[in-house]
Amino acid sequence: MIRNLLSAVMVAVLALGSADLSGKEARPNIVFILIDDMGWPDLGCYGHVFHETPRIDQLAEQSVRFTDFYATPVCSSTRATIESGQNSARVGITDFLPGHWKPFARLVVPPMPDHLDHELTTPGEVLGRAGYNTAYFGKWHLGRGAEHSPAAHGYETTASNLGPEFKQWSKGRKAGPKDMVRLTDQAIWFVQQQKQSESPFFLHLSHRAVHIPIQAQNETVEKYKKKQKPSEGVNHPVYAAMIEDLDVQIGRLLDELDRLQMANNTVVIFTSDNGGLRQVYTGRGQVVSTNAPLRSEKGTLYEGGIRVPMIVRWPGVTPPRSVCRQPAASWDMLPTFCAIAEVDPPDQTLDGEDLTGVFRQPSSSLERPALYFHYPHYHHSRPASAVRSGDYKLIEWLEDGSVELYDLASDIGETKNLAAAEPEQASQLRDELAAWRTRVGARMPTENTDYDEAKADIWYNRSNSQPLDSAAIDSQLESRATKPYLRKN
Ligand SMILES: [Ca+2]
Repeated sequence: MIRNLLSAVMVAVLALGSADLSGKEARPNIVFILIDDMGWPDLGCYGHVFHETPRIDQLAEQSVRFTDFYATPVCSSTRATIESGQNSARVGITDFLPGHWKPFARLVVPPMPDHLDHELTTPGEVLGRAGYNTAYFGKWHLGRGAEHSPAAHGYETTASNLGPEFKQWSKGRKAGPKDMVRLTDQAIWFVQQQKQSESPFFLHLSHRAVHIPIQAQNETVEKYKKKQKPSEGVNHPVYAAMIEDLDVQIGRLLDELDRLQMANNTVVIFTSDNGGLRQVYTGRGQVVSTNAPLRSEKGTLYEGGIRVPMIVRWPGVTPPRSVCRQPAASWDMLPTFCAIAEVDPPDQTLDGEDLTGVFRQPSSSLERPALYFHYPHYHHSRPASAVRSGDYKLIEWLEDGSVELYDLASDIGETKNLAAAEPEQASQLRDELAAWRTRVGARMPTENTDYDEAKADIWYNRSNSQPLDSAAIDSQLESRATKPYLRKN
């Protein structure tokens, strides 16, 4: 009897489809917040003892927090993975656009497209077609000009079409350091407009913080200048202040979801596009942060370059205060967005996997045996590929084919290279990495006939083919980084 009743209820629920009793769609809204260059340990909830991030920490308390979430080493390549569901090696955008240039280095790095391929279906397109109202605010970095903008890739609402009402509403408000107040205003305005809509929404909010030049509100900087520094770490007052300023803005958006009574039906996803930057790529100038206990920084395939924060709050689905230790990556976002929105993924090769299973049950496993990375560029290190398989991580340096093998379970800081001690493991992973590169058509660097050992490390300016003035770049960044936010509007 009870079973029959349950069946009848199930049938009724299925018949209702995705509409609830009020007639408004029950499919959840999605707010995807992408931070620029935030390091894995930068937040209180990831263990930072100097930075204060009470709002993001509170979000993490209500969420599943990933310990082993990965991006690519830089901006454009991670954004390409998010917009395509494909590994950056398959998309072909493996560096930031347009990339740095070392014309006399040992290898010539492979060419890249200068924009995201329009044949690829983005989250904006697939969710838009499925009835979602879509918006994109902030940094894009996947091609210049209107023809390659978020709007050209299916995002319906962008900063350029918010209309005169938004201008009026936000009149007189300052943009804030790194535009973080203005971007939050755009997001809040968009969310407010959605209150009247019958459709769910997908909001991609892509902050410009905490990328250099570091910038924060004067009063926040003063607070961190006075704050007692821990005995270890970098603990830069302006960087710390920028992170707290950002935390306040994240809090404003979360408060608005609460105020509009939308939080219960909104999935909030918070992550970063690559690891933290310690120091500008010229390797000089001030050190602004550290990724300790992880090794190295943005622009490398060490953990400090690719492991990032990832927090997901889906009320009623993600268990509060839970931790997921499954390795997952930015190319999982597109299939995951599709699963949340109950829509079929687009008809294109997907390297990503739907993460909603681990959202529901953070201790469950994903199907994929390994995660692969391809960064055939000079930046904060040399061209390389890498694979994370179980607790093992292998990095292959493409200049000479040498490898490093680490056991991340016992050595998260990648301090003990096991390649010589475990040659079979190293050789197997190296073979798997090579086979993967072939499968996805990864573009490889080639021998440089202009290789000149004496000039190999000199960066050149692409626009005038002259060596970059590293000292001038350092001093300009340093003067901006030590000057707190002063802009009046
Ligand atoms: Ca970035």
